[in-house]
Amino acid sequence: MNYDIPAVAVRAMNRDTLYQNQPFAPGSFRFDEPVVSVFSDMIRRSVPGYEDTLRLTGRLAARFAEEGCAIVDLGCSLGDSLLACAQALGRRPIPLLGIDNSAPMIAQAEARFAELALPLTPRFLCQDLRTAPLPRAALLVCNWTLQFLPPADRTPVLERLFAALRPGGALLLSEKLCFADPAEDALLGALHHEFKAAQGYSPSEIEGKRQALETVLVRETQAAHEARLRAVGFTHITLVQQNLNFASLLAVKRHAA
Ligand code: GEK
Repeated sequence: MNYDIPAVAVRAMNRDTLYQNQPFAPGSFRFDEPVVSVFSDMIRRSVPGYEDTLRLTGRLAARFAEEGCAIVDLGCSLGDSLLACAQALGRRPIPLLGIDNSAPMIAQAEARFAELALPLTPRFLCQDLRTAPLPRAALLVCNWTLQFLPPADRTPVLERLFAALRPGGALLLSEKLCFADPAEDALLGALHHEFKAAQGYSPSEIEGKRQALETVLVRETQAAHEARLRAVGFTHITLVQQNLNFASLLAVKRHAA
């Protein structure tokens, strides 16, 4: 996919070597200072098609933006998606809001946008997205974040997101999927492993990270995500991108008939 918006500016990236040396306990992964310091490199070498998702997010911002309504990125990390939105929107006066409960992520995101000094600068909120106040929104972006919430918390979150969206607005939900068929799940897992190996991660680094993420990142099937989106009120749900086991669903809140 290639869109005619400028490539998303990437800050000087520290190489992710976190899993090279230390043994990591199962379930120990956190978005703490060491992870944040290598995050740009980590996510690009771990999520196939990451940059394509950013470009898609920018295109959706340009399409769904509506004066008086915000664009909100839930689990915004360093603000890559918001940067794609700001670039796509240029000088349109659209409020951009990034929410993340990792203080070091938010600190770096704020510093980065201060440096960039774009016409549109997002506001950042260091808060749990389960309770953060949400403005009326035209586009909600939730890229690779819902998967970090306990499954029982996901429906209440999506209910809040649906309520915050204006009719005609949309939610972009990107998630690492699992597959009901064990052979398909194993195949996609192996292909993702190969993707990470091709990015320069060693087998022990890949295994260390996998263990650290155990019980922290809980995957669900595409069908489970779609069922939840329908249950909270979305009627039009489309798979807009998939790279191996990483997929983006676009759920539109239709105007009442
Ligand atoms: C990107 N979307 O670059 N409340 C708020 N934030 C949370 C919560 C929570 N309960 N749980 C996790 N996070 C980004 C990438 S990363 C995905 C998103 C990944 C935050 C967490 O601090 C982290 O910044 C983000 O969600 C998930 O496109 O690393 O695989």
